[in-house]
Amino acid sequence: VEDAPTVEDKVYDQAYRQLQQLEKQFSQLITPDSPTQRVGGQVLNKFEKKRHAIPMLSLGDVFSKAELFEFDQRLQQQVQQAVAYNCELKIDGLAISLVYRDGLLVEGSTRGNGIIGENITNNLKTIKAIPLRLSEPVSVEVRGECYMPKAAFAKLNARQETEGGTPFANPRNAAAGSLRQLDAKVTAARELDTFIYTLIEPEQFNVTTQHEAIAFMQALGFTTNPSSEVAGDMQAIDTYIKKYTTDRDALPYGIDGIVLKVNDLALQAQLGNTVKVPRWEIAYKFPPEEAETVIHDIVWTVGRTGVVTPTAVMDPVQLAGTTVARATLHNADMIRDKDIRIGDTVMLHKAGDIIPEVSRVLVAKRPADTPPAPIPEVCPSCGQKLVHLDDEVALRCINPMCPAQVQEQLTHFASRNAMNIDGLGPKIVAQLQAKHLVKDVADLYHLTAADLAKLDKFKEKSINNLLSAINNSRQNSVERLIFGLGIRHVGGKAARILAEHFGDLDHLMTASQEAIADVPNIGPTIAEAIVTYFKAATVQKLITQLREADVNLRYTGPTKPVVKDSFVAGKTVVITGKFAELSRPALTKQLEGLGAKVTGSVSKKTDLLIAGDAAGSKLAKAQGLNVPIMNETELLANLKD
Ligand code: 1X8
Repeated sequence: VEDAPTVEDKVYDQAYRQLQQLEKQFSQLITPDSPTQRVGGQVLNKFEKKRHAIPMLSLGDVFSKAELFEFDQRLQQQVQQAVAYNCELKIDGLAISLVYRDGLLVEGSTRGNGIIGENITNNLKTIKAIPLRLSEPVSVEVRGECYMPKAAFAKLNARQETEGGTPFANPRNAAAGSLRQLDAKVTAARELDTFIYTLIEPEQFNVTTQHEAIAFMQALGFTTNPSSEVAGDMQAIDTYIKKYTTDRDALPYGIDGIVLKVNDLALQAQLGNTVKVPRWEIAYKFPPEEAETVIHDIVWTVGRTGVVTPTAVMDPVQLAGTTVARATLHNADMIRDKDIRIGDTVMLHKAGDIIPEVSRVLVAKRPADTPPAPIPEVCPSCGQKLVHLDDEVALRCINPMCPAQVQEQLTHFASRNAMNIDGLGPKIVAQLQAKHLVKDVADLYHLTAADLAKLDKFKEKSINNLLSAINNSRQNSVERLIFGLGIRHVGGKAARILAEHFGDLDHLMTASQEAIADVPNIGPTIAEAIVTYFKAATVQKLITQLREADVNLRYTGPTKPVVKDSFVAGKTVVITGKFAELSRPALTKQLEGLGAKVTGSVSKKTDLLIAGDAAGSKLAKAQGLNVPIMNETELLANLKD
């Protein structure tokens, strides 16, 4: 119950087996609360009905702090005094009721419709958190939540998958499915757990608050949730809500909100119930992590590299705290795999808690005769036939003149980390294109004041600002141009390394693929992309035009002093193992300062392995490749030199 065993599992198992032996020999001594009685022998045909002596009501709920505030105001109005609440977690499971007579568990049931539930005593007995005998011989009914811990859920679904069963959608469904087993042995294998939070007829036990009731039930032997706290005002409630809104992911079980109960049981009795819910408690539900909506349209947009991406346009819905009306569908394969159609009702979630995504289609809600979503065969911008490059799933427009691509390229070219042309955003670019003033980045350098005067709201000041921003960009060091060209795989960092290494664009354009791949921190993928890019006649023409427009093609940034005379200068070095005197990051930095290229894995290209204590596979590999090896003592001596 408390997850704090007093003996080793081995000791317990041995005692359990001894008990089984004894019970076999002396069956008249088997007690109803014997631990061997948790898994009942017989398989049921169906569950018996159970009428609840006191109805199991449901719980009113609110979805905002404002509604919670109103709830509190209403209660204070009714009882004409300030109200303290016991704050509890709302467990994502199933409500259960447990009845004890003279301290022994006699019946356990589901909520059912609140009046009549099902007798699932055999199944509930298998749950170790449910005591078969209480610490006092009292007759009592308690209620609480039965749930499946996150870890047990993950394990169960992994097993379902390897055994070919259908995985459960969530821990709640898994708990429900596990409790509704006619064979208690199946339930016993499911690792269910419980939190008990309601004491029926507390007046029998001199308990006067909900908070005390929980402590009392815990003393009887029930598992109660440790997070319950009394809050005297809305501010304390708000603090509680904030705490568990952030901490919920770290809990080993799922919660979907906070339950607030008037703490004083006499006040609870005074407030009473409506037909459906108690007036003295309310659930504050967390913003939904999943939401249902309808897809009205699927639009396809062309990116800078020509990739054509579908986006679903939907009825706006609240999802994990924001309003969502669009969701990326990634590519045509995803639309086909999930069979997403225009007009479909879908469930949304947020991938990585940020990007809205379609989880699944609710096929039952699909209108009859809904056709599959059309997949475009031609570019939505230029109308040219779309293709799949290599084995890519993405659809691409390979027309270099495609207006949508050119707009993205121009915007990227002008962006802060590229040519940094302030004021040249997507809207201005679109106008320049529409008025046929630019068709590629080289045209930017021929724009005149008369050209810019044709743009919406462009007056003398804005014209001069943009012209001077364009003019200033001519002086950029060439890494900005290399990045701004938008070569595949070449980001800002690679552009800088290449610019510094080759010194100017001409040397980069004429370098072999091998020479590029040999540059420290530049890999074969980047090298291939660069060679392919500069081979194109259109690209060579573009570079000529940029040169003729006086755009600087040389590296003019700072250069690192090259160390030529050190024990690692120009060498490719790998570091492995533990060092007594040096931290790995500090050592890496020091070696790089001495002209080394420090890499992560040993290969034929490695010139030196520096091996500390407890070096493993890298040391073995270096020995196999006859790579020179240096230990920490030798290293320190060399560093001193
Ligand atoms: C449902 C739940 C309650 C509590 C926790 N989790 C739930 N799912 C609680 O009181 N701590 S109360 C409740 C109900 O009354 N339907």
